[in-house]
Amino acid sequence: MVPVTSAIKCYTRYMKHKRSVMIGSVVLVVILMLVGAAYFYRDDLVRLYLSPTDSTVEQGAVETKPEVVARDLETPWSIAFLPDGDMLITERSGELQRIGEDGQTFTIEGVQETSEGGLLGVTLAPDFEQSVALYLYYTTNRNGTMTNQVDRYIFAGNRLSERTEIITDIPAASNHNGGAIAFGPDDKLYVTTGDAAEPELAQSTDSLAGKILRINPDGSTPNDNPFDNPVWSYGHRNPQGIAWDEEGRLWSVEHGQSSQDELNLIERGANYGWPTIRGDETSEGMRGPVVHSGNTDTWAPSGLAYNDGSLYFAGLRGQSLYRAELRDSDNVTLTQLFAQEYGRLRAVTAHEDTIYFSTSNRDGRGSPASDDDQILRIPL
Ligand SMILES: [Ca+2]
Repeated sequence: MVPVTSAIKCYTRYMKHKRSVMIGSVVLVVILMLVGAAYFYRDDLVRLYLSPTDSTVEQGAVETKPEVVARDLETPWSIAFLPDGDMLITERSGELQRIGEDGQTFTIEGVQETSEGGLLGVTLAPDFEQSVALYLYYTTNRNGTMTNQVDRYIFAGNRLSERTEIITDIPAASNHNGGAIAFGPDDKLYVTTGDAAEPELAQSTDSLAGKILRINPDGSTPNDNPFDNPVWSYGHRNPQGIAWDEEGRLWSVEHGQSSQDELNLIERGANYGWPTIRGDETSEGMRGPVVHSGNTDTWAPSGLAYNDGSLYFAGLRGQSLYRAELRDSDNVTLTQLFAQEYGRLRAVTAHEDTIYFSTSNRDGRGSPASDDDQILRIPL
C-alpha cells in the first residue's frame, strides 16, 4: 500500500508539472505570435526604432564601378574643371594640382595647414574664358593671427599671377574653417565659413564666422545683401559644401556637433540656428535643416554638387557618397552609396553628367591605401 502522504505528494507534483507545461505552452505561443508580428511589420519597426529622422537613409547600389582618374594626392579638398577638361584640385597642404593634358603643380604661398584648415576651396569665375580669373580659399597667418581668406588669381598660359585679396580676416581656428566657394546663378561669389570654434560668433551678423557669405567678384558687398555686409545667412556651425539646383535654390551641408549633420536650403538673411537649436529643435526666427543625420548617425558632410534632380555630398566619418533626391523644398530621399568602400570621402563635383569625388584618407583621421588619396568618377 502506498502511504496516503506519499500519494498526495505525488499528485501535487503531477499537478505542478501539468501547470508548468500549460504555462510553458502559452508563453511559447505568445512568443511565436510576437515574432510573427515583428517579422510582418519589420519595415515599420525599423523605421520607428532605428531611424532617427523622418527621412530614411537607403542603401543604394550604383551599377557602374567608379573609375579612378587621379591617385597619390595629399588630402584633396575641392575640384574645379577648366574649359579644356583639365581638373584643378586643391590639396590642403597648399598645392594646387592641374591634372590632364597640361599637368602642373602650383604651390600657394602663405597657406597654413591645420587639423581642418589649409588650402580648401577652388572655383573659376563664371566668365573664366574671358577673365581667366580663379579663386582660392585658404587658411593663413596675418600679423600673428590665424585667419581664412579668398584670393583671386589670373590663370593663363598655365601660370598663376596677379594675386589679389578678395575677402580677408575670416575667423580661423584649428577646426571649423568652412571653406567652400562657388559662384551662384546671380554671378555672385558665395563662401562658407565655420564658427572657428567660437559658437556664439555664428549668431552675430557682424562676424564673418559661421556664415554663408555673398560678395561681388571683386570682393565688394552687393547692395541687395541683407545686413549691408558680406553675410548672406547665419547660424552655421561648419558648412563645407554649397550648390544650386536647377530652380536656382541654394543648398548647403554642414557638420553638426556630434551627429545631427545638416542639409539646409539657404535663404537670404535666414538664421540656421547654431548653437541655439540642433536636430529637430525649433525656435522662433530660426530655420531647421531639411534633413539631418539623426541623433546617433554622423555623415561629417563635405562637398556638394547638383545633377538631374539630386544633390550629392561626401561623408568623411560617414565614408560614403550620399545622394539626396529632391522631392520638394522640405522632402528629400537619401541614399548612401559606396559605404566604407573607399574610406573617408571629401570633395564632390558634377561635370558633364558625371560625379567626381575624392577620398580623404591622408587627412590625419583615416587609414590610407598606398595610392591614396584618389579622385574617382561615376557617370550618371
Ligand atoms: Ca542648423
